[in-house]
Amino acid sequence: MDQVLTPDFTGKERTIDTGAAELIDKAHRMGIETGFDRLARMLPQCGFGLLGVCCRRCYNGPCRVSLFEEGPRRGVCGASADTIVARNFLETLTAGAAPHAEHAREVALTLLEAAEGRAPYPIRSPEKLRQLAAGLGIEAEGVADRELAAAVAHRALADFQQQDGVIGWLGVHAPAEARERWDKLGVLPTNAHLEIARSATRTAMGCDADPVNLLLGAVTMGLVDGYDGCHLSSDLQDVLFGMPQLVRTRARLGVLEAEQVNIAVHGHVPVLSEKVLEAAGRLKEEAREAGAQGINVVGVCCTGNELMERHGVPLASNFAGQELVLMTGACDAMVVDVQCIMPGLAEVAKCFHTAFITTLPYVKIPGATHVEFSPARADQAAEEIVRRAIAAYRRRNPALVTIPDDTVEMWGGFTPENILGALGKVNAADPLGPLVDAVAAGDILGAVAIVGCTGFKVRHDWANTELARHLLRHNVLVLANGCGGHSLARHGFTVPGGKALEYCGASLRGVLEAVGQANGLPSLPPVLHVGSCVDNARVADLLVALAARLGVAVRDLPVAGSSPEVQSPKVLSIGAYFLSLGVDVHVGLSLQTEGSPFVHRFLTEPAGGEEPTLDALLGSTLIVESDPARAAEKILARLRHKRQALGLKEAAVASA
Ligand code: SF4
Ligand code: MSK
Repeated sequence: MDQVLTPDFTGKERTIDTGAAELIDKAHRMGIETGFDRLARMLPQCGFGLLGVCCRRCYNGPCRVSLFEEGPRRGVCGASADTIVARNFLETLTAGAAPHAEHAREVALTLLEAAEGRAPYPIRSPEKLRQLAAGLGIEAEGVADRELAAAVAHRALADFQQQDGVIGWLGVHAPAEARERWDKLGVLPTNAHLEIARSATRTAMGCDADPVNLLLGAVTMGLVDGYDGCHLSSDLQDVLFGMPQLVRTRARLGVLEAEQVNIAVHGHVPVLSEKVLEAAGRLKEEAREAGAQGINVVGVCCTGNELMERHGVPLASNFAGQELVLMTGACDAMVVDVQCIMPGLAEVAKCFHTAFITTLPYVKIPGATHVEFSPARADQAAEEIVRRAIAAYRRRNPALVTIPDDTVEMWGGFTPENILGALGKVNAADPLGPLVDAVAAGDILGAVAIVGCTGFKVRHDWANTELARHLLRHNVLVLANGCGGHSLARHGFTVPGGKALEYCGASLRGVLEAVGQANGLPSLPPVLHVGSCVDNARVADLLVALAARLGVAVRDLPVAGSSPEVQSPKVLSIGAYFLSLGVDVHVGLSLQTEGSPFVHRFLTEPAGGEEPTLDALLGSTLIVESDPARAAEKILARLRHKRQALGLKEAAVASA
């Protein structure tokens, strides 16, 4: 505990999650600092940084250029604001694509080790394996699962090695029309590592200075993230851990249990968390011997989403609430893998009995206990982690326990396959037919995926839920994943027939009820929870299928993506993937590009002017808007614009 803070805000001002608010107030009472306090102490943040005009690429700097005549207009090397902003933007995107590509590569290596009998993971979805083999053109007839898995894993790893051609996973999933456009623009990636290294090179001191060329590099990073990050991870995880299923579970901080050993899994790559869950099942008796009723595994961030959609593990919190999981005083262990793990967790853990455990050799945090994890020793490492949690439970101080009496029902696990399955109950011969008809008739205006994070600059969960409300009211079909999915689940948007149905416009509600009732439910949930960040691949697959069914390009569809509470560069690199497909993307915070009006216009202006824009090149724009109501208006305007271009009839007006 570093310091005693004087709280100058209440929990309720910083989050709309009542349990989280309670724990922010508890942290203030105990003098424990969380991200909410650290942001307050950071303000005001540097104006040059916020505009993206600060450069520290070499030791002639740091340079910060000015928007005003009287200030320096170029860095010491002569770089203009356009160059500096475009370079910073591409560097940020590279920092987003790299962890997703590493995620995918680690899963590919795990699949290979499993196939060769060197790691204890079965092939849980042979069907998905064979489907991938077919997509890759690998002969599967008469080939045993393990042999085929090794062949698929080798092809995945080739996406990190080959020196010419185009990454194989793009060949599996990309629509031909988009691929042709990317080819003409010269942005097709050859290998994920090569492109990440090239991007780091082109943004280095004294390399690429052309803002348009740098921004085209951002499109390549988007394709790397989309295909060799999201799709590759999601595909191979399905093979190893099975296809997500529709699950009904619970969410919010109240999912921790006073009488159980609570283990929070946090991070992204389920190679670890799957094994922790298995070990927790095996070691229940040891927990009972320690006086607990059992072991309760709960999810944080995206590894939480992965376990939720495959096993129904409850969701405790998303990014901004991660420290609050520890503030319950009832978290016996938090075990982390990689990405979105705040170093501040170690400081909060110190104030309680919690075992804070890092597991990867390249993700270590001062103050954490390190239990080295690798696929080959997955079972031993997972058992050691669970035993550390049980040992910590014995040290738990009941006087410090505050578990908010607050959980909500949630449903998750939607995939293109089970969405088509549900639609098939309405029209077995043409499952996409009911959706296409509803869009064509204007009963559904379009679709928006609310993805990505929560952070500290936006009131926690507020913008994600507000935007969803506005879109649903205007009959927009809403999907969600990542920490946005957590937000919407925690506020009741993912329950069939739940209260959130009241937010929906009448025509959308009619469609949700008709499809839900054909499947024995009161309705489909108003928001379909599609899983983790890398499950954006599933959203893209759904759009590709819908475009194919309509006989149009993805860029023509009235669809968009949105990250109202963006915090991670990964949102940007995934966003670049959707932009490259021609899908508009909204973000709720400045992307620090305003320091170059040229770069900002390139990203955000519609086609039609004299300058090059994303819209002219790809058919998509970036919408930067912090107010959810105004953001909804801007997104709706783009959806209507795309409907009009398709010649679709006016959509039903909002009726709620
Ligand atoms: Fe300054 Fe140029 Fe060095 Fe950047 S690369 S710090 S603008 S001299
Ligand atoms: S965890 S990237 S805060 S979604 Fe995927 Fe959440 Fe954003 Fe991390």
